[in-house]
Amino acid sequence: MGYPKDLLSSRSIIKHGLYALIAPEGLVNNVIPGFENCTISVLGSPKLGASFVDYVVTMHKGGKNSEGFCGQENVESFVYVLGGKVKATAAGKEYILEESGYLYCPPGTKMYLENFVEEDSRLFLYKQKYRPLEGRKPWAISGHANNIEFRDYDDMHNVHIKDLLPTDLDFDMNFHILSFDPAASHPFIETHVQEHGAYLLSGEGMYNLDNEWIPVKKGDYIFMGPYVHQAAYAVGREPLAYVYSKDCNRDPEL
Ligand code: UGY
Ligand code: MN
Repeated sequence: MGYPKDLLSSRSIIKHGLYALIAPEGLVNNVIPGFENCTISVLGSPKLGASFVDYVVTMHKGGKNSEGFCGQENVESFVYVLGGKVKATAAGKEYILEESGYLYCPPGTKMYLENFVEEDSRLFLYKQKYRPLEGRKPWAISGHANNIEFRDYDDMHNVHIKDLLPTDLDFDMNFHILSFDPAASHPFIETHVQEHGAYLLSGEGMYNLDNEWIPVKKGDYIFMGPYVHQAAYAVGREPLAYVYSKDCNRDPEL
């Protein structure tokens, strides 16, 4: 780092409770107890207005969380591997996760993570309070997104979506990957009660947030609060793709 090379400026935009675009160049490191040999930045959090916490984690050589992440009776967690290879353990079961690999841990289950390679591994990590539903209980789920087929999104052949978790009522949220071919866009500007935390996996685009068009690209993080206007056009030569959380299957509380 060292002295600045130019006037200080930032692409990040923070509108508490509404939306945030967090560009990677402004991130600082946060110490999170339990993580060793890891560089962690908190992205979305309740302090921003999100009802969940998202983190981006770089696990260096020997990096791990041997105390276990979450595990409280009312907290669920999810990890998505952005690069590298990790060993994740939940309820005594081991999962080797490479790029696009993921693991969901239901409430009451700790997630243990360990870098499985000499090089750095990078993770998108999430936790949220689970909203119970009588007679229903979510279970641990693991897979690799690259092994899941895309389907057309809203009858458009140039926009593709996949779900990473089951759509059963047992789950109060899901993770999806949405991918726009260059020049594709949402069919309309969405306004909905659900929140999103989105990590941009590839490409470039113009994202409408609260009716402002904002340039975004791979490595950016977007928090979308309840009801905020949201839609994107993909620009450039690569698909604009992001992995994102969305709450579901519950009646809003009064
Ligand atoms: O699932 C969604 O609500 C998604 N289409 N939102 C978004 O991409 N901003
Ligand atoms: Mn949406």
